[in-house]
Amino acid sequence: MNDSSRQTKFLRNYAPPAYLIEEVALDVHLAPKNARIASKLRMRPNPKMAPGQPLVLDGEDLALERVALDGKDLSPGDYALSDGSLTINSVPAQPFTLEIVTLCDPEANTELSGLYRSRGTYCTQCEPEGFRRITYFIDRPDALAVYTVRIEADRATTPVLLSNGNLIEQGDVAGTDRHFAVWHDPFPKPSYLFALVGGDLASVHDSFTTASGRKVALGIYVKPGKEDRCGWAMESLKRAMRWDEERFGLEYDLDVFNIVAVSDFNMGAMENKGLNIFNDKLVLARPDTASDADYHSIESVIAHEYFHNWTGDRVTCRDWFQLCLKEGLTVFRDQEFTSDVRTGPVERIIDARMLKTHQYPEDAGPLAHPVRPASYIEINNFYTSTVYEKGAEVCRMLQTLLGARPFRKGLDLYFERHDGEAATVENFVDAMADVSGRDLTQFMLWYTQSGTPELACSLDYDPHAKTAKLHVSQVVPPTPGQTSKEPMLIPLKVGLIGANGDELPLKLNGEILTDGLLEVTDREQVFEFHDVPAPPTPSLLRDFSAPVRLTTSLDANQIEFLMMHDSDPFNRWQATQTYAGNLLTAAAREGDVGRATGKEAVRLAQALATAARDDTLRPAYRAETLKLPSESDIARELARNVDTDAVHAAREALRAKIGGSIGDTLAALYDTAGTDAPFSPDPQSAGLRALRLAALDLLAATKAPGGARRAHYREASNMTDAIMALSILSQLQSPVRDDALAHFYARWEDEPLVLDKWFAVQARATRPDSVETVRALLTHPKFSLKNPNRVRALIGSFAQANPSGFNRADGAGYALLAGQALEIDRFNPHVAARLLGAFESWRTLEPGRQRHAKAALEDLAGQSLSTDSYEIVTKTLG
Ligand code: 0A1
Ligand code: ZN
Repeated sequence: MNDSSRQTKFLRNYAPPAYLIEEVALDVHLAPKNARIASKLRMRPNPKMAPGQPLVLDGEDLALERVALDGKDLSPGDYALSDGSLTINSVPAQPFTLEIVTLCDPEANTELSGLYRSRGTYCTQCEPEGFRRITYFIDRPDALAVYTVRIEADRATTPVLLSNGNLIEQGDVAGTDRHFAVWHDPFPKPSYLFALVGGDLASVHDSFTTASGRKVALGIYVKPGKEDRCGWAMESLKRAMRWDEERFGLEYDLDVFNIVAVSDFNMGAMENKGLNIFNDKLVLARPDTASDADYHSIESVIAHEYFHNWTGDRVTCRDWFQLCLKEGLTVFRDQEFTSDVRTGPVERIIDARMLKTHQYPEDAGPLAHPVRPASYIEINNFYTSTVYEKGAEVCRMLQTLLGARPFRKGLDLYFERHDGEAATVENFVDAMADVSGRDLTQFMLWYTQSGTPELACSLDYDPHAKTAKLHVSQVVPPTPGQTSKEPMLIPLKVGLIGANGDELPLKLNGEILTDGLLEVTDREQVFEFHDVPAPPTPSLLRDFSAPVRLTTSLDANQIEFLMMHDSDPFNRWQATQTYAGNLLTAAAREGDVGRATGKEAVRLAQALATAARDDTLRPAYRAETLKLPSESDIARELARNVDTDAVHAAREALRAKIGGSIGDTLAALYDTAGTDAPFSPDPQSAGLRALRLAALDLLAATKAPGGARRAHYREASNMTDAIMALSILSQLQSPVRDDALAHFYARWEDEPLVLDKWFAVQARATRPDSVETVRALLTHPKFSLKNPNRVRALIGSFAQANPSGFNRADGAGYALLAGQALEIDRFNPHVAARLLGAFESWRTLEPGRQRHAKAALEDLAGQSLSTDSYEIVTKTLG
């Protein structure tokens, strides 16, 4: 560990690179233990910077064989090598050529960053700073160059050779058993978008003709034998390509678009230009191996990576502080895509739920940071829900405030101005300001202020004046490093609903507000609506128009009214959640499950039954309505002194009460909805399955005959039904559980992605012995700390999706996570640091649990940690 890597980097210190790289020619000789990389760089001093500076190249874990300047070998006295860099003190003031030859060891690369070998396949991961583990380079996103890459490898073991761009040459290396391929990418790109793959891979091919007539060859490369699982990914890709043309006028720009699926990958997928590399979990699907949730993720991540071709690759980021520029915008684009190809309101619910579950706790905890962070120690730690999901909400708010057409124009202008460049958040917002003529200075606070704004609303009705005054106040809570905040520009979509459920016209300042959009700009503000004939019920924050915490003065009757009458589908769903959430938080706070099972619970159950039976609503939407707030939702609402056992007990009691109260409706839904149709992954069929399974989930809670026993694991004809049944059964203490798990294991033990589900289901099961179950599984012969998917399936699911197990009162869950993360940290810091994120809400717990969590964190802080984990642990301790 070198100390310089632990230094904090600041956005305010940004300076352009002193040298520019115009062209890169790489010659890569693949070999398992000593890959040899010869790089030839055409460089020149950056005319915008002071001349005569030393040339500093980044490099890590490399063995340097040769450096030559303009054809002349340099001797060790001409340069300095340190842990992280190669410095050449004197280079010409004119364009020059630098040649570097290095060796690296792909098989020893357990960090999975740079060039590594995953089960016989060579692949690369260069975002954010992996290229420096392949060769010495100016490894930063504002150093754009055109790449030509020659790859050479053993023909028999490595028949497929891929890189970015178009294939321009291939052949055998005469007199050897090796072959080569040469790829050229005409688009200048930063090093983080470089990729290379070599392996014995099978492939599936298709083609796509762009709106302007370019025929693009599409390929998906997988391990031989998995070709039959690529269909959904390929269909999703073609849908995404067409959608981006229709919605944003963005066409694909190369003749080839390849996707490679690998089994060992730190994240979900990577948008390398023309050569996306994917975690195979997000490519491979067949009805018997993948659930509807898997099909959904594959569709959205395939789209996400493809959309990066414009938002990320054609226009990239100036520096890593600008990460949200590509990620927030691309998540927004993939959300819009999914919303268009599936059920819009359901997708909005899914996205809002995801934000609240993952981002709100981040924003409320010790790791809070702005959408555009101002500093970091390790950039790998900033691929966060704040940068991605809150970043997407910020783009959505711009679209809401400007309108869809101006937003599209703003995006067009952004591409026109910055195509081929490395841009900043300011560049993006300036384009939006310029097309709309709006001053977006206050809006910029969404990028710079961390913390979730709290919006309090109350409505006063004056029966004489027939006015309704909406009082709005906003507070942005203090977060680490930011004690006082400015008020934000918050788009607040509202409606007023009359007693019979009709929408009332919104008359404000003599005009009718057709889109219901209010702009909150001050700490305190009043909006006065005129000609309101009778006391209305306000529907606030429609369509979740801003990522804020809303509190209202609505009572239970008004919330119930919204559950029945709100014409905004998001808010109608939200009303159910709020109603249930209020019962659950009261019960959990007081440790009294009776608070969640009284008269109000029965009323909630009736409302849920009405919605669940309502054929005018899409099944997927009805399914969302039947899902109660999660345990982490309840904990988040409680915000302090959380007892996770009380939270679990409250939720179980309410589920059981609902299951018991409306059992007939639920059973009817479970027994009939869509059971006769053959399996198809399309959104409508998936919606019907989701409705059945949401009904089953509530029925199973009753513990009565017909409850859990309805989970017919063995009769399931697809993975969605099978895994749902298995997860219900896995909660039980009975031989039925053991049988089902044994059966699943026997069937799928040789299918890693399916076996991951077997590990995950057990890790999530909320049984008193879940810590012991997970510990036992850690020693299972099929468990490996080296495979990130397996680690996330077992340890990640336990820490993130089993709140009562992870937060067990004796601290055993914390000890388990800390111990495993420490072990993983020694060879894959990125995965370890992400696991440790599970400690982020420790200060919201009751004192006993806090003590145990703190002890685990302090113990970690005393160990020798990677920079990644060091940053998470020290900041979490605060
Ligand atoms: N840019 C990718 C995410 C990604 C980030 C880092 C990685 O390796 C450390 C891999 C992928 C995306 O947004 O999809
Ligand atoms: Zn992305």
